[in-house]
Amino acid sequence: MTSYPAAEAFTKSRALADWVAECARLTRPERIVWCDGSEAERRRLTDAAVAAGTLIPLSPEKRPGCHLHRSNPNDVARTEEVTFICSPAKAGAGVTNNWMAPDEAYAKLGALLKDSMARRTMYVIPYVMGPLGSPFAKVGVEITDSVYVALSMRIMTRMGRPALEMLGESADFNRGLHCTLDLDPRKRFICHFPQDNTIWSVGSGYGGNALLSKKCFALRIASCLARDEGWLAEHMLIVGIQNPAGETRYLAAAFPSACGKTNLAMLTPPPALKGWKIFTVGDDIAWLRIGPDGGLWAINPEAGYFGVAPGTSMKSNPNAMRSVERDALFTNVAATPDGDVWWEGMDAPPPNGLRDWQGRPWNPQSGEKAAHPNSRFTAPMANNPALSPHANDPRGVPISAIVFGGRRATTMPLVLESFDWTHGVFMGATMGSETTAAAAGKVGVVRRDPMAMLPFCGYNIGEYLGHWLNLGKRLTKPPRIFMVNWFRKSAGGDFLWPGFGENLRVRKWMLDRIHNDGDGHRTPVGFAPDPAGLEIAGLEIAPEQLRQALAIDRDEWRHEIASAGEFLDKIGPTLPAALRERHRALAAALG
Ligand code: OXD
Ligand code: MN
Repeated sequence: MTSYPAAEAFTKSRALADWVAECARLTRPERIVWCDGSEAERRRLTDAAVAAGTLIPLSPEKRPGCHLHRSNPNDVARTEEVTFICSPAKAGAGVTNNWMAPDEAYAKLGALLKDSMARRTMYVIPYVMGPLGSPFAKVGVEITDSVYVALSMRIMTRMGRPALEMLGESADFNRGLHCTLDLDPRKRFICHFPQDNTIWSVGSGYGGNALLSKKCFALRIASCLARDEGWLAEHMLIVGIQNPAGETRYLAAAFPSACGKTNLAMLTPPPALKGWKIFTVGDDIAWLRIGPDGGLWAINPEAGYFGVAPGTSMKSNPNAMRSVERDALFTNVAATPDGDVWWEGMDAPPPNGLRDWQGRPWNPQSGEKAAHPNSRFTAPMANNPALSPHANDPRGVPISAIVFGGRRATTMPLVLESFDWTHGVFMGATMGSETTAAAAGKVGVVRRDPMAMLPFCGYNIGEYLGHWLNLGKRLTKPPRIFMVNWFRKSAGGDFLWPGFGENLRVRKWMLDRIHNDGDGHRTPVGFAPDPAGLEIAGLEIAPEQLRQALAIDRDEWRHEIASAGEFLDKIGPTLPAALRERHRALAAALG
Protein backbone atom coordinates (compact mmCIF):
# COMPACT_ATOMS: atom_id res chain seq x y z
CA MET A 1 0.00 0.00 0.00
CA THR A 2 1.57 3.28 -1.12
CA SER A 3 1.50 6.16 1.33
CA TYR A 4 1.42 9.70 0.04
CA PRO A 5 2.20 12.98 1.80
CA ALA A 6 -0.81 14.51 3.56
CA ALA A 7 -2.34 17.14 1.28
CA GLU A 8 -3.18 19.26 4.35
CA ALA A 9 0.53 20.03 4.69
CA PHE A 10 0.31 21.93 1.38
CA THR A 11 -3.19 23.26 0.86
CA LYS A 12 -6.18 24.55 2.83
CA SER A 13 -8.47 23.68 -0.09
CA ARG A 14 -10.48 20.55 0.71
CA ALA A 15 -11.50 20.37 -2.95
CA LEU A 16 -7.87 20.35 -4.09
CA ALA A 17 -6.86 17.72 -1.51
CA ASP A 18 -9.80 15.52 -2.58
CA TRP A 19 -9.05 15.93 -6.29
CA VAL A 20 -5.36 15.05 -5.86
CA ALA A 21 -6.40 11.95 -3.87
CA GLU A 22 -8.91 11.01 -6.58
CA CYS A 23 -6.26 11.35 -9.32
CA ALA A 24 -3.83 9.27 -7.23
CA ARG A 25 -6.44 6.52 -6.77
CA LEU A 26 -6.90 6.46 -10.54
CA THR A 27 -3.27 6.64 -11.68
CA ARG A 28 -1.48 5.00 -8.67
CA PRO A 29 1.81 6.92 -8.75
CA GLU A 30 4.79 5.68 -6.78
CA ARG A 31 5.33 9.16 -5.28
CA ILE A 32 3.50 12.46 -5.12
CA VAL A 33 5.50 15.70 -5.20
CA TRP A 34 3.73 18.99 -4.49
CA CYS A 35 5.65 21.72 -6.32
CA ASP A 36 6.37 24.90 -4.35
CA GLY A 37 8.19 26.87 -7.09
CA SER A 38 11.36 27.32 -5.00
CA GLU A 39 14.89 27.54 -6.35
CA ALA A 40 15.87 24.41 -4.41
CA GLU A 41 13.04 22.54 -6.11
CA ARG A 42 14.19 23.74 -9.54
CA ARG A 43 17.64 22.31 -8.86
CA ARG A 44 16.19 19.02 -7.57
CA LEU A 45 13.87 18.54 -10.55
CA THR A 46 16.57 19.57 -13.03
CA ASP A 47 19.05 17.09 -11.53
CA ALA A 48 16.42 14.34 -11.70
CA ALA A 49 15.62 15.21 -15.33
CA VAL A 50 19.31 15.20 -16.29
CA ALA A 51 19.87 11.87 -14.52
CA ALA A 52 16.92 10.37 -16.41
CA GLY A 53 18.21 11.70 -19.76
CA THR A 54 15.12 13.91 -20.20
CA LEU A 55 17.26 17.04 -20.21
CA ILE A 56 20.76 17.55 -21.59
CA PRO A 57 22.71 20.35 -19.87
CA LEU A 58 24.13 22.97 -22.25
CA SER A 59 27.46 24.74 -21.81
CA PRO A 60 27.47 26.82 -18.60
CA GLU A 61 29.62 29.40 -20.43
CA LYS A 62 27.57 29.65 -23.61
CA ARG A 63 24.06 29.04 -22.24
CA PRO A 64 24.10 29.28 -18.44
CA GLY A 65 21.20 27.46 -16.81
CA CYS A 66 19.94 26.15 -20.17
CA HIS A 67 18.94 22.61 -21.17
CA LEU A 68 18.02 20.71 -24.30
CA HIS A 69 15.11 18.29 -24.50
CA ARG A 70 14.56 15.84 -27.37
CA SER A 71 10.98 14.70 -27.66
CA ASN A 72 9.74 11.47 -29.12
CA PRO A 73 9.84 12.05 -32.92
CA ASN A 74 6.14 11.19 -33.13
CA ASP A 75 5.28 13.94 -30.65
CA VAL A 76 6.43 17.30 -31.97
CA ALA A 77 3.34 19.50 -32.42
CA ARG A 78 -0.21 20.17 -31.29
CA THR A 79 -2.60 17.51 -32.48
CA GLU A 80 -5.86 19.20 -33.41
CA GLU A 81 -7.40 16.00 -34.76
CA VAL A 82 -7.39 14.41 -31.28
CA THR A 83 -8.32 17.59 -29.40
CA PHE A 84 -11.92 17.56 -28.20
CA ILE A 85 -14.38 19.92 -26.56
CA CYS A 86 -16.52 17.69 -24.33
CA SER A 87 -19.46 19.99 -23.68
CA PRO A 88 -22.74 18.33 -22.62
CA ALA A 89 -24.28 18.91 -26.07
CA LYS A 90 -22.53 18.69 -29.44
CA ALA A 91 -23.94 22.08 -30.43
CA GLY A 92 -21.97 23.60 -27.55
CA ALA A 93 -18.72 22.80 -29.36
CA GLY A 94 -19.97 24.17 -32.71
CA VAL A 95 -18.75 23.45 -36.22
CA THR A 96 -15.08 24.35 -35.68
CA ASN A 97 -14.32 21.85 -32.87
CA ASN A 98 -14.18 18.09 -32.50
CA TRP A 99 -16.72 16.98 -29.92
CA MET A 100 -16.86 13.94 -27.66
CA ALA A 101 -19.66 13.29 -25.15
CA PRO A 102 -18.34 13.97 -21.62
CA ASP A 103 -19.25 10.50 -20.27
CA GLU A 104 -17.58 8.81 -23.21
CA ALA A 105 -14.44 10.96 -22.84
CA TYR A 106 -14.14 10.39 -19.09
CA ALA A 107 -14.62 6.64 -19.61
CA LYS A 108 -12.21 6.36 -22.53
CA LEU A 109 -9.41 8.43 -20.99
CA GLY A 110 -10.14 7.03 -17.52
CA ALA A 111 -9.35 3.55 -18.84
CA LEU A 112 -6.05 4.81 -20.25
CA LEU A 113 -5.22 6.67 -17.03
CA LYS A 114 -5.90 3.67 -14.77
CA ASP A 115 -2.63 2.81 -12.97
CA SER A 116 -0.80 4.90 -15.59
CA MET A 117 1.60 6.46 -13.09
CA ALA A 118 2.73 3.17 -11.49
CA ARG A 119 6.47 3.37 -10.78
CA ARG A 120 6.33 7.06 -11.70
CA THR A 121 6.26 10.36 -9.81
CA MET A 122 3.12 12.46 -9.84
CA TYR A 123 3.86 16.20 -9.76
CA VAL A 124 1.13 18.46 -8.41
CA ILE A 125 1.70 21.88 -9.96
CA PRO A 126 -0.38 24.77 -8.64
CA TYR A 127 -0.10 27.87 -10.80
CA VAL A 128 -1.55 31.33 -11.32
CA MET A 129 -2.45 32.69 -14.74
CA GLY A 130 -2.10 36.46 -14.61
CA PRO A 131 -0.18 38.89 -12.39
CA LEU A 132 -0.39 38.06 -8.69
CA GLY A 133 -3.10 40.09 -6.97
CA SER A 134 -4.83 40.89 -10.26
CA PRO A 135 -8.63 40.69 -10.53
CA PHE A 136 -7.97 39.00 -13.92
CA ALA A 137 -5.88 36.19 -12.39
CA LYS A 138 -7.05 32.58 -12.13
CA VAL A 139 -5.67 29.48 -10.43
CA GLY A 140 -5.01 26.20 -12.15
CA VAL A 141 -3.49 22.98 -10.89
CA GLU A 142 -1.84 20.56 -13.26
CA ILE A 143 -1.13 17.00 -12.25
CA THR A 144 1.48 15.38 -14.47
CA ASP A 145 3.96 12.52 -14.58
CA SER A 146 6.41 14.58 -16.68
CA VAL A 147 9.32 16.39 -15.08
CA TYR A 148 9.77 18.29 -18.38
CA VAL A 149 6.22 19.61 -17.97
CA ALA A 150 6.89 20.54 -14.32
CA LEU A 151 10.02 22.49 -15.26
CA SER A 152 8.33 24.16 -18.25
CA MET A 153 5.32 25.19 -16.14
CA ARG A 154 7.77 26.88 -13.78
CA ILE A 155 8.90 29.10 -16.66
CA MET A 156 5.52 29.63 -18.32
CA THR A 157 3.40 30.42 -15.23
CA ARG A 158 3.61 31.85 -11.72
CA MET A 159 3.96 28.42 -10.19
CA GLY A 160 3.99 26.98 -6.67
CA ARG A 161 3.28 28.52 -3.28
CA PRO A 162 1.71 31.83 -4.50
CA ALA A 163 -0.95 29.80 -6.30
CA LEU A 164 -1.88 27.84 -3.18
CA GLU A 165 -2.00 31.10 -1.24
CA MET A 166 -4.29 32.63 -3.83
CA LEU A 167 -6.51 29.54 -3.83
CA GLY A 168 -6.83 29.44 -0.03
CA GLU A 169 -9.83 27.28 0.92
CA SER A 170 -11.56 27.79 -2.41
CA ALA A 171 -12.67 25.03 -4.79
CA ASP A 172 -12.39 27.38 -7.78
CA PHE A 173 -9.44 26.17 -9.83
CA ASN A 174 -8.83 24.56 -13.20
CA ARG A 175 -8.23 20.83 -12.87
CA GLY A 176 -5.70 19.59 -15.42
CA LEU A 177 -4.69 15.94 -15.42
CA HIS A 178 -1.87 14.97 -17.75
CA CYS A 179 -0.16 11.63 -18.27
CA THR A 180 2.46 10.89 -20.90
CA LEU A 181 1.53 7.18 -21.14
CA ASP A 182 3.79 5.40 -23.66
CA LEU A 183 3.47 8.09 -26.38
CA ASP A 184 1.56 5.75 -28.64
CA PRO A 185 -0.27 8.21 -30.96
CA ARG A 186 -3.32 5.94 -30.92
CA LYS A 187 -3.65 6.70 -27.21
CA ARG A 188 -3.33 10.48 -27.60
CA PHE A 189 -6.34 12.60 -26.57
CA ILE A 190 -6.67 16.17 -25.33
CA CYS A 191 -10.13 16.59 -23.83
CA HIS A 192 -11.69 19.74 -22.39
CA PHE A 193 -14.72 19.72 -20.07
CA PRO A 194 -15.69 23.42 -19.76
CA GLN A 195 -18.66 22.63 -17.51
CA ASP A 196 -16.26 21.06 -14.97
CA ASN A 197 -13.35 23.50 -15.49
CA THR A 198 -11.36 20.34 -16.25
CA ILE A 199 -8.82 19.12 -18.82
CA TRP A 200 -7.61 15.56 -19.34
CA SER A 201 -4.63 15.12 -21.65
CA VAL A 202 -2.97 11.78 -22.37
CA GLY A 203 -0.33 10.37 -24.65
CA SER A 204 1.68 13.49 -25.52
CA GLY A 205 4.49 15.43 -23.88
CA TYR A 206 4.42 18.28 -26.45
CA GLY A 207 4.02 21.85 -25.10
CA GLY A 208 0.64 22.80 -26.51
CA ASN A 209 -0.80 19.38 -25.58
CA ALA A 210 0.90 18.95 -22.21
CA LEU A 211 1.50 22.40 -20.66
CA LEU A 212 -2.17 22.62 -19.79
CA SER A 213 -1.96 26.25 -18.66
CA LYS A 214 -1.48 27.49 -22.20
CA LYS A 215 -3.81 26.57 -25.04
CA CYS A 216 -6.01 24.24 -22.95
CA PHE A 217 -6.73 26.48 -19.96
CA ALA A 218 -5.80 30.07 -20.96
CA LEU A 219 -7.62 29.80 -24.31
CA ARG A 220 -10.08 26.90 -24.64
CA ILE A 221 -11.44 26.71 -21.08
CA ALA A 222 -10.86 30.43 -20.40
CA SER A 223 -12.87 31.39 -23.50
CA CYS A 224 -15.84 29.60 -21.89
CA LEU A 225 -15.23 31.28 -18.51
CA ALA A 226 -14.93 34.60 -20.36
CA ARG A 227 -18.27 34.04 -22.10
CA ASP A 228 -19.96 33.30 -18.76
CA GLU A 229 -18.24 36.14 -16.88
CA GLY A 230 -18.32 38.84 -19.58
CA TRP A 231 -14.68 39.16 -20.74
CA LEU A 232 -12.45 37.86 -23.56
CA ALA A 233 -9.68 35.21 -23.68
CA GLU A 234 -7.81 35.69 -26.97
CA HIS A 235 -4.88 34.39 -29.05
CA MET A 236 -3.24 37.83 -29.04
CA LEU A 237 0.07 39.48 -28.35
CA ILE A 238 0.05 42.68 -26.30
CA VAL A 239 2.59 45.39 -27.01
CA GLY A 240 3.29 48.90 -25.71
CA ILE A 241 4.49 51.56 -28.16
CA GLN A 242 6.19 54.63 -26.71
CA ASN A 243 6.44 57.73 -28.91
CA PRO A 244 9.32 60.22 -28.71
CA ALA A 245 7.21 62.35 -26.33
CA GLY A 246 7.23 59.42 -23.87
CA GLU A 247 3.55 58.45 -24.24
CA THR A 248 2.87 54.71 -24.35
CA ARG A 249 -0.18 53.18 -26.05
CA TYR A 250 -1.03 49.49 -26.15
CA LEU A 251 -2.19 47.24 -28.97
CA ALA A 252 -3.49 43.69 -28.84
CA ALA A 253 -3.01 41.70 -32.06
CA ALA A 254 -4.31 38.32 -33.22
CA PHE A 255 -2.44 36.37 -35.90
CA PRO A 256 -2.64 32.68 -36.78
CA SER A 257 0.41 30.53 -35.99
CA ALA A 258 3.51 31.15 -38.18
CA CYS A 259 2.64 34.78 -38.90
CA GLY A 260 5.32 36.34 -36.66
CA LYS A 261 3.42 37.12 -33.44
CA THR A 262 6.46 36.77 -31.18
CA ASN A 263 8.51 38.96 -33.56
CA LEU A 264 5.85 41.65 -33.55
CA ALA A 265 5.58 41.57 -29.76
CA MET A 266 9.33 42.13 -29.40
CA LEU A 267 9.96 44.35 -32.44
CA THR A 268 13.05 46.59 -32.59
CA PRO A 269 12.24 50.05 -34.01
CA PRO A 270 14.08 50.89 -37.26
CA PRO A 271 16.88 53.48 -36.87
CA ALA A 272 14.88 56.03 -38.90
CA LEU A 273 12.12 56.12 -36.24
CA LYS A 274 14.25 57.78 -33.59
CA GLY A 275 12.93 57.99 -30.06
CA TRP A 276 10.29 55.24 -30.50
CA LYS A 277 10.36 52.26 -28.12
CA ILE A 278 8.53 48.96 -27.96
CA PHE A 279 7.61 47.09 -24.77
CA THR A 280 6.39 43.49 -24.71
CA VAL A 281 3.49 42.67 -22.41
CA GLY A 282 2.70 39.28 -23.99
CA ASP A 283 3.45 37.30 -27.15
CA ASP A 284 0.62 34.75 -27.42
CA ILE A 285 -2.39 35.14 -25.12
CA ALA A 286 -4.40 38.09 -23.84
CA TRP A 287 -7.18 38.19 -21.26
CA LEU A 288 -9.21 41.35 -21.78
CA ARG A 289 -11.78 42.97 -19.50
CA ILE A 290 -13.82 46.15 -19.44
CA GLY A 291 -12.08 48.58 -17.08
CA PRO A 292 -13.61 51.18 -14.74
CA ASP A 293 -13.08 53.79 -17.51
CA GLY A 294 -15.28 51.88 -19.97
CA GLY A 295 -12.24 50.89 -22.06
CA LEU A 296 -10.71 47.47 -22.67
CA TRP A 297 -7.82 46.42 -20.42
CA ALA A 298 -5.54 43.45 -20.99
CA ILE A 299 -3.15 41.18 -19.14
CA ASN A 300 -0.85 38.48 -20.41
CA PRO A 301 -1.77 35.46 -18.27
CA GLU A 302 1.60 33.79 -18.92
CA ALA A 303 5.06 34.39 -17.41
CA GLY A 304 7.22 32.99 -20.22
CA TYR A 305 7.53 32.48 -23.95
CA PHE A 306 7.12 29.19 -25.81
CA GLY A 307 8.43 30.38 -29.15
CA VAL A 308 9.27 28.76 -32.47
CA ALA A 309 13.10 28.65 -32.76
CA PRO A 310 13.76 28.38 -36.55
CA GLY A 311 13.90 31.81 -38.16
CA THR A 312 14.68 33.54 -34.86
CA SER A 313 17.92 35.49 -35.20
CA MET A 314 19.63 38.69 -34.10
CA LYS A 315 18.24 40.21 -37.29
CA SER A 316 14.63 39.02 -37.04
CA ASN A 317 14.23 39.22 -33.25
CA PRO A 318 17.18 40.31 -31.10
CA ASN A 319 15.02 40.49 -27.97
CA ALA A 320 14.03 36.83 -28.35
CA MET A 321 17.69 35.89 -28.84
CA ARG A 322 18.58 37.75 -25.65
CA SER A 323 15.68 36.03 -23.85
CA VAL A 324 17.18 32.59 -24.51
CA GLU A 325 20.72 33.38 -23.38
CA ARG A 326 20.14 31.90 -19.92
CA ASP A 327 17.70 29.71 -17.96
CA ALA A 328 15.91 28.57 -21.11
CA LEU A 329 14.71 25.14 -22.16
CA PHE A 330 15.16 24.16 -25.81
CA THR A 331 13.10 21.42 -27.42
CA ASN A 332 14.09 19.64 -30.64
CA VAL A 333 16.72 22.15 -31.78
CA ALA A 334 20.14 21.01 -33.07
CA ALA A 335 23.11 20.74 -30.68
CA THR A 336 26.65 21.98 -31.34
CA PRO A 337 29.70 20.00 -30.15
CA ASP A 338 30.59 22.74 -27.66
CA GLY A 339 27.29 22.58 -25.81
CA ASP A 340 25.33 25.27 -27.62
CA VAL A 341 22.19 25.16 -29.78
CA TRP A 342 21.58 25.90 -33.45
CA TRP A 343 18.62 26.15 -35.80
CA GLU A 344 17.89 27.10 -39.37
CA GLY A 345 17.67 30.87 -39.78
CA MET A 346 19.97 31.61 -36.84
CA ASP A 347 22.70 34.15 -37.56
CA ALA A 348 25.68 31.79 -37.75
CA PRO A 349 26.17 29.08 -40.39
CA PRO A 350 25.89 25.52 -39.03
CA PRO A 351 29.07 24.57 -37.19
CA ASN A 352 30.87 21.29 -37.89
CA GLY A 353 29.97 18.34 -35.73
CA LEU A 354 26.30 19.36 -35.33
CA ARG A 355 23.75 16.84 -34.01
CA ASP A 356 20.22 17.18 -35.34
CA TRP A 357 17.05 17.38 -33.26
CA GLN A 358 17.03 13.61 -32.86
CA GLY A 359 20.67 13.53 -31.74
CA ARG A 360 22.01 12.15 -35.03
CA PRO A 361 25.22 13.51 -36.64
CA TRP A 362 24.21 16.16 -39.20
CA ASN A 363 25.87 18.11 -42.00
CA PRO A 364 24.49 20.38 -44.74
CA GLN A 365 24.40 17.38 -47.11
CA SER A 366 22.10 15.43 -44.77
CA GLY A 367 19.11 16.56 -46.82
CA GLU A 368 16.97 17.23 -43.73
CA LYS A 369 16.55 20.14 -41.38
CA ALA A 370 18.89 20.05 -38.37
CA ALA A 371 16.31 21.58 -36.05
CA HIS A 372 12.71 20.40 -36.24
CA PRO A 373 10.62 23.11 -38.01
CA ASN A 374 8.47 23.32 -34.86
CA SER A 375 11.43 23.26 -32.45
CA ARG A 376 10.89 25.61 -29.54
CA PHE A 377 12.45 27.69 -26.82
CA THR A 378 10.84 28.11 -23.42
CA ALA A 379 12.16 31.24 -21.73
CA PRO A 380 11.15 33.38 -18.74
CA MET A 381 9.67 36.71 -19.82
CA ALA A 382 11.91 38.38 -17.23
CA ASN A 383 14.82 37.68 -19.63
CA ASN A 384 13.33 39.92 -22.35
CA PRO A 385 15.20 43.26 -22.50
CA ALA A 386 12.04 44.84 -23.95
CA LEU A 387 9.71 43.53 -21.22
CA SER A 388 7.06 46.12 -20.35
CA PRO A 389 7.24 47.57 -16.83
CA HIS A 390 3.50 46.75 -16.76
CA ALA A 391 3.84 43.04 -17.62
CA ASN A 392 3.21 42.24 -13.95
CA ASP A 393 0.76 45.08 -13.33
CA PRO A 394 -2.36 43.65 -11.66
CA ARG A 395 -4.52 46.28 -13.45
CA GLY A 396 -3.26 45.25 -16.90
CA VAL A 397 -2.79 47.82 -19.65
CA PRO A 398 -5.40 49.91 -21.54
CA ILE A 399 -5.83 48.79 -25.14
CA SER A 400 -6.05 51.52 -27.79
CA ALA A 401 -6.32 49.19 -30.79
CA ILE A 402 -7.11 45.61 -31.68
CA VAL A 403 -5.32 44.30 -34.76
CA PHE A 404 -6.20 41.26 -36.87
CA GLY A 405 -3.77 39.90 -39.42
CA GLY A 406 -3.02 36.95 -41.62
CA ARG A 407 -0.67 35.84 -44.36
CA ARG A 408 -2.22 36.97 -47.64
CA ALA A 409 -0.31 37.21 -50.93
CA THR A 410 -3.17 39.12 -52.56
CA THR A 411 -6.26 41.24 -51.79
CA MET A 412 -5.54 42.39 -48.24
CA PRO A 413 -3.85 45.79 -48.12
CA LEU A 414 -1.09 46.62 -45.68
CA VAL A 415 -3.61 48.14 -43.28
CA LEU A 416 -7.31 48.97 -43.00
CA GLU A 417 -9.32 50.43 -40.17
CA SER A 418 -12.83 49.15 -39.54
CA PHE A 419 -15.80 51.50 -39.68
CA ASP A 420 -16.93 50.54 -36.18
CA TRP A 421 -16.87 47.70 -33.63
CA THR A 422 -19.30 45.47 -35.55
CA HIS A 423 -17.32 45.86 -38.77
CA GLY A 424 -14.14 45.12 -36.80
CA VAL A 425 -15.71 41.92 -35.47
CA PHE A 426 -16.65 41.06 -39.05
CA MET A 427 -13.02 41.58 -40.12
CA GLY A 428 -11.83 39.29 -37.30
CA ALA A 429 -14.54 36.71 -37.97
CA THR A 430 -13.59 36.35 -41.62
CA MET A 431 -9.82 36.73 -41.38
CA GLY A 432 -7.72 34.07 -43.02
CA SER A 433 -4.26 32.97 -43.90
CA GLU A 434 -3.06 31.46 -47.14
CA THR A 435 -1.54 28.01 -47.10
CA THR A 436 2.08 28.04 -48.25
CA ALA A 437 3.94 25.97 -50.83
CA ALA A 438 4.81 23.52 -48.08
CA ALA A 439 1.20 22.32 -47.95
CA ALA A 440 1.18 20.18 -51.11
CA GLY A 441 -0.87 21.52 -54.00
CA LYS A 442 -2.73 24.14 -52.02
CA VAL A 443 -0.77 27.32 -52.54
CA GLY A 444 -2.81 30.46 -51.97
CA VAL A 445 -5.84 28.69 -50.54
CA VAL A 446 -7.32 30.76 -47.76
CA ARG A 447 -8.09 29.02 -44.49
CA ARG A 448 -10.50 31.13 -42.47
CA ASP A 449 -9.34 31.45 -38.89
CA PRO A 450 -11.73 33.68 -36.91
CA MET A 451 -9.73 35.91 -34.56
CA ALA A 452 -6.87 33.33 -34.95
CA MET A 453 -8.95 31.23 -32.54
CA LEU A 454 -9.95 28.40 -34.90
CA PRO A 455 -8.09 25.72 -32.88
CA PHE A 456 -8.54 27.48 -29.53
CA CYS A 457 -12.14 28.61 -29.09
CA GLY A 458 -13.66 26.30 -26.45
CA TYR A 459 -17.28 26.70 -27.57
CA ASN A 460 -19.56 27.35 -30.51
CA ILE A 461 -17.85 29.86 -32.82
CA GLY A 462 -21.13 31.58 -33.73
CA GLU A 463 -21.86 32.21 -30.04
CA TYR A 464 -18.29 33.40 -29.60
CA LEU A 465 -18.76 36.03 -32.29
CA GLY A 466 -22.04 37.04 -30.62
CA HIS A 467 -20.13 37.42 -27.35
CA TRP A 468 -17.69 39.81 -29.05
CA LEU A 469 -20.59 41.92 -30.36
CA ASN A 470 -22.27 42.04 -26.94
CA LEU A 471 -19.06 43.00 -25.20
CA GLY A 472 -18.65 45.86 -27.67
CA LYS A 473 -22.05 47.23 -26.58
CA ARG A 474 -20.80 47.43 -22.98
CA LEU A 475 -17.63 49.36 -23.92
CA THR A 476 -18.08 53.12 -23.63
CA LYS A 477 -14.49 53.69 -24.82
CA PRO A 478 -13.97 50.82 -27.28
CA PRO A 479 -10.55 50.30 -28.84
CA ARG A 480 -10.45 50.84 -32.61
CA ILE A 481 -10.11 47.72 -34.77
CA PHE A 482 -7.64 47.30 -37.63
CA MET A 483 -6.65 44.64 -40.13
CA VAL A 484 -3.04 44.28 -41.34
CA ASN A 485 -1.20 42.20 -43.90
CA TRP A 486 2.61 42.20 -44.01
CA PHE A 487 2.70 39.47 -46.66
CA ARG A 488 1.18 40.94 -49.83
CA LYS A 489 3.22 40.15 -52.94
CA SER A 490 3.80 41.81 -56.30
CA ALA A 491 2.87 40.06 -59.56
CA GLY A 492 6.51 38.95 -59.66
CA GLY A 493 6.18 37.21 -56.28
CA ASP A 494 8.18 39.67 -54.14
CA PHE A 495 6.95 40.98 -50.82
CA LEU A 496 5.68 44.53 -51.28
CA TRP A 497 6.36 45.63 -47.72
CA PRO A 498 9.71 45.10 -45.93
CA GLY A 499 8.13 43.94 -42.63
CA PHE A 500 9.96 43.32 -39.32
CA GLY A 501 10.90 46.60 -37.56
CA GLU A 502 9.33 48.64 -40.36
CA ASN A 503 5.91 47.41 -39.23
CA LEU A 504 6.18 50.07 -36.54
CA ARG A 505 5.32 52.60 -39.27
CA VAL A 506 1.93 50.94 -39.71
CA ARG A 507 1.29 50.97 -35.98
CA LYS A 508 2.26 54.63 -35.91
CA TRP A 509 -0.44 55.33 -38.51
CA MET A 510 -2.98 53.49 -36.35
CA LEU A 511 -2.04 55.53 -33.30
CA ASP A 512 -2.21 58.75 -35.33
CA ARG A 513 -5.71 57.79 -36.45
CA ILE A 514 -6.82 57.13 -32.90
CA HIS A 515 -5.17 59.93 -31.00
CA ASN A 516 -4.47 62.71 -33.51
CA ASP A 517 -7.20 62.33 -36.15
CA GLY A 518 -4.52 61.12 -38.57
CA ASP A 519 -5.07 60.99 -42.33
CA GLY A 520 -7.08 58.28 -43.97
CA HIS A 521 -9.84 57.88 -46.54
CA ARG A 522 -12.99 55.85 -46.69
CA THR A 523 -13.06 52.87 -49.06
CA PRO A 524 -15.92 50.35 -49.44
CA VAL A 525 -14.04 47.94 -47.13
CA GLY A 526 -12.67 50.28 -44.42
CA PHE A 527 -10.53 53.35 -43.81
CA ALA A 528 -7.17 53.24 -45.60
CA PRO A 529 -4.08 55.44 -45.32
CA ASP A 530 -3.30 57.99 -47.97
CA PRO A 531 0.20 57.10 -49.22
CA ALA A 532 1.39 60.44 -47.80
CA GLY A 533 -0.17 59.58 -44.41
CA LEU A 534 2.19 56.69 -43.79
CA GLU A 535 5.57 57.71 -42.36
CA ILE A 536 8.12 56.46 -44.88
CA ALA A 537 11.12 58.70 -44.12
CA GLY A 538 14.27 56.58 -44.21
CA LEU A 539 12.52 53.67 -45.94
CA GLU A 540 13.54 52.69 -49.43
CA ILE A 541 10.27 51.85 -51.11
CA ALA A 542 9.26 52.90 -54.62
CA PRO A 543 5.98 54.90 -54.71
CA GLU A 544 4.46 52.29 -57.06
CA GLN A 545 5.37 49.49 -54.67
CA LEU A 546 3.76 51.34 -51.77
CA ARG A 547 0.68 52.01 -53.89
CA GLN A 548 0.38 48.29 -54.60
CA ALA A 549 0.82 47.42 -50.92
CA LEU A 550 -2.07 49.74 -50.02
CA ALA A 551 -4.31 49.09 -53.04
CA ILE A 552 -7.92 47.92 -52.78
CA ASP A 553 -8.79 45.94 -55.89
CA ARG A 554 -12.55 45.59 -56.36
CA ASP A 555 -12.36 42.28 -58.24
CA GLU A 556 -10.15 40.72 -55.60
CA TRP A 557 -12.49 42.01 -52.89
CA ARG A 558 -15.61 40.67 -54.59
CA HIS A 559 -13.97 37.28 -54.53
CA GLU A 560 -12.89 37.77 -50.92
CA ILE A 561 -16.38 38.69 -49.74
CA ALA A 562 -17.89 35.70 -51.59
CA SER A 563 -15.41 33.35 -49.97
CA ALA A 564 -15.93 34.91 -46.52
CA GLY A 565 -19.67 34.41 -47.05
CA GLU A 566 -19.18 30.68 -47.65
CA PHE A 567 -17.37 30.45 -44.34
CA LEU A 568 -20.09 32.36 -42.50
CA ASP A 569 -22.67 29.98 -44.02
CA LYS A 570 -20.83 27.04 -42.47
CA ILE A 571 -21.23 28.52 -38.99
CA GLY A 572 -24.98 28.07 -39.39
CA PRO A 573 -27.80 29.40 -37.19
CA THR A 574 -25.59 30.65 -34.35
CA LEU A 575 -24.00 33.25 -36.64
CA PRO A 576 -25.11 36.68 -35.32
CA ALA A 577 -27.51 38.43 -37.70
CA ALA A 578 -25.45 41.64 -37.43
CA LEU A 579 -22.49 39.91 -39.11
CA ARG A 580 -24.67 38.49 -41.86
CA GLU A 581 -26.01 42.02 -42.36
CA ARG A 582 -22.46 43.45 -42.61
CA HIS A 583 -21.62 40.83 -45.18
CA ARG A 584 -24.63 41.86 -47.30
CA ALA A 585 -23.73 45.56 -46.99
CA LEU A 586 -20.10 44.98 -48.03
CA ALA A 587 -21.12 42.88 -51.00
CA ALA A 588 -23.55 45.61 -52.08
CA ALA A 589 -20.91 48.36 -51.67
CA LEU A 590 -18.53 46.43 -53.91
CA GLY A 591 -21.20 46.15 -56.59
C1 OXD B 1 0.64 27.99 -31.25
C2 OXD B 1 1.59 28.28 -30.16
O1 OXD B 1 0.62 26.85 -31.76
O2 OXD B 1 1.57 29.42 -29.66
O3 OXD B 1 -0.13 28.88 -31.63
O4 OXD B 1 2.36 27.38 -29.76
MN1 MN C 1 -0.09 30.60 -30.23
